[in-house]
Amino acid sequence: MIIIHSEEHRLQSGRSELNDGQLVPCYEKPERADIIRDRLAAIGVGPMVTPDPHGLEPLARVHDAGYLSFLQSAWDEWLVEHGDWDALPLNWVAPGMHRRVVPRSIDGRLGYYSFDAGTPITAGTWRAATAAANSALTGADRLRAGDRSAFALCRPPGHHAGRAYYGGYCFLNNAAIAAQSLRDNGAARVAVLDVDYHHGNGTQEIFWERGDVLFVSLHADPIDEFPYFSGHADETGAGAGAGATLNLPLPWGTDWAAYAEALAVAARRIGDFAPDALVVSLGADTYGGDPISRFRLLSEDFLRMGAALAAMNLPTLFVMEGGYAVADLGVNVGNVLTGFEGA
Ligand code: OKP
Ligand code: ZN
Repeated sequence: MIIIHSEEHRLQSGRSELNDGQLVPCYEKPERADIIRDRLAAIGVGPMVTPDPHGLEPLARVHDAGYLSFLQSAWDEWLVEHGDWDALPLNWVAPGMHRRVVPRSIDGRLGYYSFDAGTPITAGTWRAATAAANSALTGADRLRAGDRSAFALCRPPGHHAGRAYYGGYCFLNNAAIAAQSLRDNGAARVAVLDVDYHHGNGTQEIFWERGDVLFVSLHADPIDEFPYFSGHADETGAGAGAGATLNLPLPWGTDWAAYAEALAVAARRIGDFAPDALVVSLGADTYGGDPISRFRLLSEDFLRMGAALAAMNLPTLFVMEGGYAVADLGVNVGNVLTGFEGA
């Protein structure tokens, strides 16, 4: 399958994130994409191409206009105010406070448009994030052209980014942007299956009231795990989207046997929905060796995951999300794709 990849991902290289009470080096770092790229080249998954530019319009189909202009100018404003150090938010709205007025200061707006302190904005963030979105969009174009599958090897990831907020290492929701692009170019129904360890709260929010895009997610139970405030089983969508969200939260320690059962439930729901295309938010942080996650999948299980995804028998766009066990990340992602292709 074709791999879409831009070197511009390197422009997102934050110094630190707030984790366990400390500023620690960012887990979401350029080496992640390098090791995947090298592994896919070594095993010959497919040709690698650079993404085509798609402009702002497909981003604005998913994200709020004010949010997009904030993201574009945030670094420059921060630089003037605080100098050349990563921008991190420090304050958020609490229930009973008001977010009716968008703050004027950059510090206020960082909090207004975010939900955590793990997601630094740097000089290159906007360019890296748009390159990632363009990779996902180019992958969507390939499905439209008739490819059975494509892999957007992108970072920063996207599934935590909502219509008007960033967080969880995500700025633009690459998978949602691709799903919307598929809808806008002829697909009547699109399913997004999120297999990242963390709940794809941003994707859920974006399609919450949409009956034309099914969102299905397997993830660590938010009662224990980030992002904490999204991803419970009783969140099923609203309005026209009532019933078009399916959350399958799983406990810490989940291994392949339990994971495979949930994946079968997901597959049945996706089959019933009969989409024209499937977008897979592919996180490999379900791996037992992941430094910030607590599932127990083995490298060989990712082959099985790929085969299970192929059995859904749909045009499939893989969009890279998380996975922080860098040394094994190339093998694990490569296994999903070869498991998919071999099936
Ligand atoms: C992004 B993606 C762990 C802190 C976790 C944020 C995790 C973001 C994951 N102590 N902070 O879904 O892989
Ligand atoms: Zn994750």
